[in-house]
Amino acid sequence: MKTAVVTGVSGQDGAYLAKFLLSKNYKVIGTTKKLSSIKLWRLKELNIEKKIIFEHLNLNNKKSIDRLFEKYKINEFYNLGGVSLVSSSFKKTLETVNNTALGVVRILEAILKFDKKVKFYQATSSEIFGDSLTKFQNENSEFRPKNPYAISKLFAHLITKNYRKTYNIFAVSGILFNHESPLRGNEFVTKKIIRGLVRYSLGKQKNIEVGNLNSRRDWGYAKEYVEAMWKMLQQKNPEDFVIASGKDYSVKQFIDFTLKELKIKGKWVGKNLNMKFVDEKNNDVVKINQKYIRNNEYLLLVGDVSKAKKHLNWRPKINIKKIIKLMINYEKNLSQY
Ligand code: GDR
Repeated sequence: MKTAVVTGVSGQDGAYLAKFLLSKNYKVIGTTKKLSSIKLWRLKELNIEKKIIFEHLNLNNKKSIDRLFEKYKINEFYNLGGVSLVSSSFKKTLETVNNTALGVVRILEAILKFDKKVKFYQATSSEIFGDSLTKFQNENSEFRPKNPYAISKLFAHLITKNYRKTYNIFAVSGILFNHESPLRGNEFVTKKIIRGLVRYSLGKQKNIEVGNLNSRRDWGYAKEYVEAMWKMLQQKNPEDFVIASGKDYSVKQFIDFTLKELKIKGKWVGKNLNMKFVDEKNNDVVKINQKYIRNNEYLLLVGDVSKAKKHLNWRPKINIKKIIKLMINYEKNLSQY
C-alpha cells in the first residue's frame, strides 16, 4: 500500500484527490493548518472523512513539515495547501509568500533530508502566465504574473524545477487553469453565480453582485483535474504539465448559461458598470459592484493542453455546460432544506 500526503486536504482539490487516491488503495495522510477548525463538509460530501488520517501541518514551519517525514514513510507528496483566493493575496501578501512560495522550499528540503525517493507534486496555477501576450499558454509560455499570489506560485514552480534538475528528485508542477465543481468555495465566481441564481430561482435571494463581466477564463472540472495530478507522478520521467480545458468563456457567458439552465427569463440592460440583468418583472437579478472588480487584472487565459494529451493520455471530458448542471443540481438539493 502506497502512502500519499495531501496538504490542503479540506479544500476542493484536496478532497477530490483524497477520494481518488483512496480509490487507488492509497493510505492518505490529509494535512491542514489547524486540526481543531478543519472544515470537513467536502470530505463528508464525498464520504471519505473517516478514511483519511488527519495531521497538522504548517507550511510556514519547517519543524512541522519535518515531523511528518519522520512519522511516515511517504511515497507521494501532493502540495495543494495555501491561500487560493487570488484577490485576497493583496491583503495577505506576507502570508501568501510565506506559505505558497517558501512552504515549497521547506517541503523540498525535507525530501532531500529524509527520503529523496518521495515523489512531489506542486500545485502551480495558470496565474503565473498573467497578462500573457499569446492567446494560448503552454509549458513554454512566458511568465508574466501580476499579483502576490501569482508571483508566489511562480517561485514555487521554478524552485520545484530547480530542485528536480539540481538534486535529481521526482518533483513536478501541474500548471492548472481554473477548475470548478459543486465543492468550490462560495467566494469564487462560478460558485457565487450558481449559488446566488439557484437561490434567486427559489425565492431565497434577491440578486447577486459580481465584478468584471468581461473577464474570460478557461474553466474545467476539478474532479478530472486531480486525476492528472496523480498521472504526473506515475510518469517515467518527472516533467511539468499544463492542465486546462482549452476553451475560454466570459463571466457574462457563464451567467447566461446559468440563467438559461435555470429558465430565468429577462434581459441585460445598461452599459459598463451600470450593466445589469433584470427579470421579467424588471427586478435586478445580476448587478455589478465595483468592490469585486480587480485592479490590474488580465482578462484572458486559455490553456494549450497538447502535452498532457500526448504524454499523460489525459483530456478534459466534462465541458462548461455540464459543470454548470452539476453545480446547479448540487445547490438545488442543498437549498431545499
Ligand atoms: P481566479 O478565480 O481568480 O481566476 O483564480 P475567481 O473565480 O476568483 O475569478 C475568476 C474571474 O472572475 C472575475 N470575477 C469575479 N471573481 C470573484 N471571485 N468574484 C466576483 O464577484 C467576480 N466577478 C468577476 C475575476 O475578476 C476573475 O477574472 C482561480 C483560483 O482557483 C486560483 O486558486 C487558481 O490558481 C486559478 O483559478 C487558476
